[in-house]
Amino acid sequence: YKLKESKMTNIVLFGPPGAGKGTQATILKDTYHLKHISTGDVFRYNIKNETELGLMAKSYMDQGQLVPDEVTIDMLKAEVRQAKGGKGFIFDGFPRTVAQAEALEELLHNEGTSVSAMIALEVEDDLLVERLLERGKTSGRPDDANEEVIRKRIKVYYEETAILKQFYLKQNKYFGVNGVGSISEITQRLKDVIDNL
Ligand code: B4P
Repeated sequence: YKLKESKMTNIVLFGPPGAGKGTQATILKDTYHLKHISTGDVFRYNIKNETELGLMAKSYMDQGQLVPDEVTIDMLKAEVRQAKGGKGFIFDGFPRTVAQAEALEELLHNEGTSVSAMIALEVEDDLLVERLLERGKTSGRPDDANEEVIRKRIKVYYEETAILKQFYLKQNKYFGVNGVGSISEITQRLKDVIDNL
C-alpha cells in the first residue's frame, strides 16, 4: 500500500453498534500508522478511573444513550490536540451526531487537514445483536449485557447517527463496505477503499 505523500489520512470508521469499528480500527491503525481515537474507549477509561467525566458518561452509556455532544466534542478535541503531528487519525465511534460531524470538520480544518473518507461497515440488526450479546458474556460492559439496551443503542443509531451518511455523501467521501464475513476479509475490504483514496 502507499499513501499519498505529505498528506494526512483521516478515516472515520462508521456503522451501528457492534458493526466492528473498534475491531477494525485496532488493526488499521498499525497498517497505516494512524492514531486511533475511540470515544467509547476514552469514556470507558474515564469510567474505570472514576473521573467526573466517567461518572457522567456512565449514566448515559449504561442506558444505551449517547453522551451529550458538548462533553463528547470537548473530549475529542483534547484527544486530537494531544496526538498532533502524526500521519493522521482513525476515528472510531465519532462523529455520532450532526453537531459532532460539524465540530470535527472545524477542528481538522484548523489543523490544515480534513476527513479523507467515512467508511461504513454494513451489518444487519440481528447480527449486531448477536455479536454484542456474545461480547457481553465476557466484556463486563453493562451496555452489552441485555438485549433491550442493545436494541436501544441500535435505535439511537438510526435516529441520530445514520443521517451522517448524507453529510459525507454530499462531499463524495462516503464508502459503504460489507461488514459481514471474517475479520480479515473485512480488513481487506477496508484496505481496498483506503488504498484508492
Ligand atoms: P462504542 O465503544 O463506540 O461501541 P460500539 O458501537 O458498541 O462498538 P463497535 O462497532 O466498535 O464494535 P466492535 O468492533 O467492538 O460506544 C459505546 C457507547 O459509548 C455508546 O453507546 C455511547 O453511549 C458512548 N459513545 C461513544 N462514542 C460516542 C459519541 N461520539 N457520542 C456520544 N456517545 C458516545 O465489535 C463488537 C463485537 O463484534 C465484538 O465482540 C467483536 O469481537 C465482534 N466482531 C467484530 N467484527 C466481527 C466479525 N467480522 N465477525 C464476528 N464478530 C465480529
